[in-house]
Amino acid sequence: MGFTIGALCTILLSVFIVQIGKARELASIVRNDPAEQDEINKFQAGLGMIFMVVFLVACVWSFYHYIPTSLGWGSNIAASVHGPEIDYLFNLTLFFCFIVFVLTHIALFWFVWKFRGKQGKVGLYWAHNEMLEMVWMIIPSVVMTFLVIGGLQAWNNIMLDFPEDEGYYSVVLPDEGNEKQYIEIEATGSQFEWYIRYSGRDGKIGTKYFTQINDKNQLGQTWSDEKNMDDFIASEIVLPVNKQVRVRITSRDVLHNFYIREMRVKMDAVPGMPTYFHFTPTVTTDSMRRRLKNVPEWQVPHRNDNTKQRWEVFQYELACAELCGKGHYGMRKIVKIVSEEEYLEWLDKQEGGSLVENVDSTNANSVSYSFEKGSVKSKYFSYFKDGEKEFNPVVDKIDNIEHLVENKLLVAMCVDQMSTLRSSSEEGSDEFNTAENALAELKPLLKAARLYTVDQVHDSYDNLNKARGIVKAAVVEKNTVDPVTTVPVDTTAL
Ligand SMILES: [Cu+2]
Repeated sequence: MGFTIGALCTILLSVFIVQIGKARELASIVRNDPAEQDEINKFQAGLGMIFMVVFLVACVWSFYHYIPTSLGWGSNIAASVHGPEIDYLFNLTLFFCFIVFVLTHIALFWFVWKFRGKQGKVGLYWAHNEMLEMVWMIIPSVVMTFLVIGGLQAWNNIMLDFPEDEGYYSVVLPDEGNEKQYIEIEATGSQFEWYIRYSGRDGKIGTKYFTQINDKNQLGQTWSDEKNMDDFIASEIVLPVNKQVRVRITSRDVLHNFYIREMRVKMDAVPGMPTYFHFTPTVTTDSMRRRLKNVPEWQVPHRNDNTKQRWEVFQYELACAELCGKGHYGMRKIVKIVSEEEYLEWLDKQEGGSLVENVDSTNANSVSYSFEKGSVKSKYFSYFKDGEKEFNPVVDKIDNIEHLVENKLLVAMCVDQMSTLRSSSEEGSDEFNTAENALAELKPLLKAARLYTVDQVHDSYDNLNKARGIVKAAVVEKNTVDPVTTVPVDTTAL
């Protein structure tokens, strides 16, 4: 309301000033008074100068006012490795544009003032001035060259795909410091939804073909391709921090655009032609929330849940940045950047499966566990298990996936047992130290169990036996806990 009234007043005042000026001009023409004409010219040029000052001050103010929402400033610094490069170029361009903007506006109004109409003063006719022309051609050329070359270099750094012949390959979780490994996910735009596909344990995304698309197969995965076996479609994007990610971007219908603002990731999704974007997230969702906690704009109640402040419920978001139809605004997915451990736990949930405890009623010492497949989320898996026999050659591999999941759950149980032992014993006591040492040995085994692929199923059994050995040794070594009641070691399997 205040703004509308202010704008109306400004417009009325401007109309008023213009009308007065016109009236004075007409009067001076009628009176044929050259001195008065000079006065009018001076008055109008003076108004121009005032306008220039007000306008430039308003520009600087609006720039200052909107800094908190501008990319690359304050809390809006990029959350990916390549992001600062983009921000730097934006700011560099802004810097040069700002200088040119201010100088040209000062020149414009200054010339109006300096060369306003005066009695007896004749304009100078200047055919051309080589010096001046050189100046206004060379300076912009040099600046533009820097901006364009800088932009081109940044573009090449950011957009260049991983070179295939240099040994880059995708895995579930890249090793620390291994530059050649990356996580590959696939984003398929569709009116009006994103399908996010993960590679599963093999780290490889299976092939798909549009004629295969049906109700049960939204992406058209080709089931004769083994790489599809462990692929799963996730309801959100979860990625570990500081690991390279390559997104394969496709579309099922029209043009969409894969856009994660804070990561400075933006790429068209084109039907029939995959595009790629690789980036490395550097700030977890939690760290980003802590960063936003100190920003006044984020210290206000959230509009959908006023018991929480905006920063507390911050989420990164994948949006569609291509106006693709009337449901375009709804094409969003939450993006979570988490620690490596949280990522592996999330993968566990996607893989599903659970263990059921079977207690032998005749022998309390004997506890065994059976594996419930649960929801191993591969469509391939369920498709095949539904009785489709034409894929017989890979039946072993399907079974292997089940074994891998089962073994992983058993190793995870060993970790749980030792965690329980540790938390139930006094810090510094023998049991505590035993549990602590056992956990230190078990954790790498659990990580390995989470990452084995179908071809490594035998390693996975060795790994499980090692884990069981560690638990058994810990329990026997310090026989201070009752192995039956507190630590249900799977004695039948040992
Ligand atoms: Cu879209």
